[in-house]
Parts: sequence; C-alpha cells; structure tokens
Amino acid sequence: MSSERVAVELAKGVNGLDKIILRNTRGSSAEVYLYGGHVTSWKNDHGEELLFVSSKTLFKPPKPIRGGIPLCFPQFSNLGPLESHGFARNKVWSIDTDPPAFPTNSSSKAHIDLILKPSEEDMKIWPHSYEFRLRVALGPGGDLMLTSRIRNTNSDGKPFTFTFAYHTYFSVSDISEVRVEGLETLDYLDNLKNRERFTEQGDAITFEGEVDKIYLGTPTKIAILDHEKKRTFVLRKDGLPDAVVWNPWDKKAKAMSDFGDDEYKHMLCVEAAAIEKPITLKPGEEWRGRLELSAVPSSYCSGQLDPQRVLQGS
Ligand code: TA6
Repeated sequence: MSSERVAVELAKGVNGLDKIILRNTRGSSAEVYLYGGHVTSWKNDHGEELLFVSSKTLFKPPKPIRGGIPLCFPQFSNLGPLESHGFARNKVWSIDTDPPAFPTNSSSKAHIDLILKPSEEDMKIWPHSYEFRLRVALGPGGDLMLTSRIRNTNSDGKPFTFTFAYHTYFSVSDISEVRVEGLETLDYLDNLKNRERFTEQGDAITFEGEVDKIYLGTPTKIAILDHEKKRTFVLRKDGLPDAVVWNPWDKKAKAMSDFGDDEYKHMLCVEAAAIEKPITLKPGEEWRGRLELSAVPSSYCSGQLDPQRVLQGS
C-alpha cells in the first residue's frame, strides 16, 4: 500500500474531533470518531459512501452524531432510567493500545481497537465498573466488522444488566424502493404502538410511512435491497438476537433538529441489537456482540442475487 494510503491513520475530523481512518488495499475505507466510538463512514472500493450521516448533525459533544453507527449502551432507547440509548455514544473513547488477544481475521491490517471505561463522574450515573472494548475492522473485501467486548469489572461483587444496539444508518437511494429480507413472519414490538407485540407479514418489508419496530429472535443474517443502486447490504450478527428497523418519515424528520426534512428518503436504520432479553454479567464475565456488514453490487430483479439464497447461503 503506497505511503499516502496507510491502513490506519489518526486524523482530525469535523470540529477538530479525533478520528481514525481505516483503508484497505482495494480502496475501501472507514472512519471512526473517538467521540462515541462512532463509525461515521464506510466506503466501497469505488469511494461510494454506504452509511448515512445527516447534513444537519453537529459533531458537538454531548450531542450524539446523527448517522453512521451509534453505539446504544448500556440502555436501548428509553428502556430504563438513563438518557435515550444510554451514554456510550456521547463519551470520548480512547485507543486501546494493549487489547487482549483477539481471534482476528489476520489479513485485515485495517483495524483499530478502542476502549471506554467509566470515570468517577460516570459511576454516579451508572454505578458500575466496566471495560467496553470495540474493534472496528475493514476486511480485504471491503466488509466492515464491529466487535464489542463488554466486561464487568465491579470490585463489589455486583452484577450489572444492559441492553445494546449497533444503531446502523444505511444510505439508500429511495426508501420507497427498498426491501428488507429475513424478518418475515417474525414477532416484533411496535414502538409506535406502546411496544405492543405483533407478527410480521410473510413478505419482504417495504416502506411507505414511519416505522419503528423491534424484531425479536431474528436470523443472524438480514438483507437490505436497494434496487435503484443495484446494491444489497448483508448484515450478519452474532450475540445480538434482535433487530430494530427505523425510518422517521416526514413528520418525525421535521421534528428532529439534527436531521434534514427530506433526509428520511435516503436512510434506513437496521440495528443489530440485544433488547428483549437484557444481558446480565457478573464481575469478571464478558459479553461479545459482533456485526459484519457487506455491500454486494447486485439487483434483486436481475436474479443475480436472490436474497433468499443470500440468507440461506454462507
Ligand atoms: O432505534 C430506533 C429509535 O429508538 C427510534 O425510536 C428513534 O428514537 C431513534 O432510535 C433515534 O433515537 P435518537 O435518540 O438518536 O434520536
């Protein structure tokens, strides 16, 4: 890799916030801000951006970044006493210079390890000691992998319980042309109906209005088909049984100050999550949650990539 295209580069981002740029030999790249341990960019080897970040987002702590892959920890949404989606996404993380051994995909030089530990101040909000390690890796084929390892380091013998999500904002051409495959016939909690439980219809999910659903016990693979862009995102997840699907549509979009009125047309959140069954860790125990994203240049109608084959395939 030529000198100016190093695999891992520490750089200054918006408002001088520290970020890490990952690059692979084929021209794919990803960017992670230390603020929030937040992935804000993932580009394919044509330099096309695959994640959505709002043009209205502030990149100003303590406001979370609107877009990319916010980390929801230790609380998803308002499922608890903490602020919405917890505090991990508005903390400044550190680079983990000595991470414990990691079953890495050795060929991926383009990876970074980050770590978040609570300060005394933080312990007043959530009285637990933990180590949250995040590895962000860009595969040789351009896949993006995020692996979270959360360890309970309480010295008072106390367990702690949390919910979690990778709140991924995918960039799509036109939301009304997008289909999600892999969640058919599953039960879900509808956030627009007091989290009442329903069962999804048998067909792929399409979008014609606001959606905010928590799908329970999903397959480990979900496909997001963007016909116009002839692109399919394949989301693989491990240790994360649930999946949230969210699009604010027009009214909610207008109500969000850090989101453009029409931006709902070009984004879709599909979030690998652990919500229905919160995770409890005793001191010394560690949880691992892994997300792998790939973008396959194809089109459903061309038959090149039948999502059922993707979902059933390797
Ligand atoms: O993941 C879906 C959701 O919980 C929605 O209910 C909506 O609130 C969205 O997250 C964004 O939440 P935020 O706190 O980032 O504004």
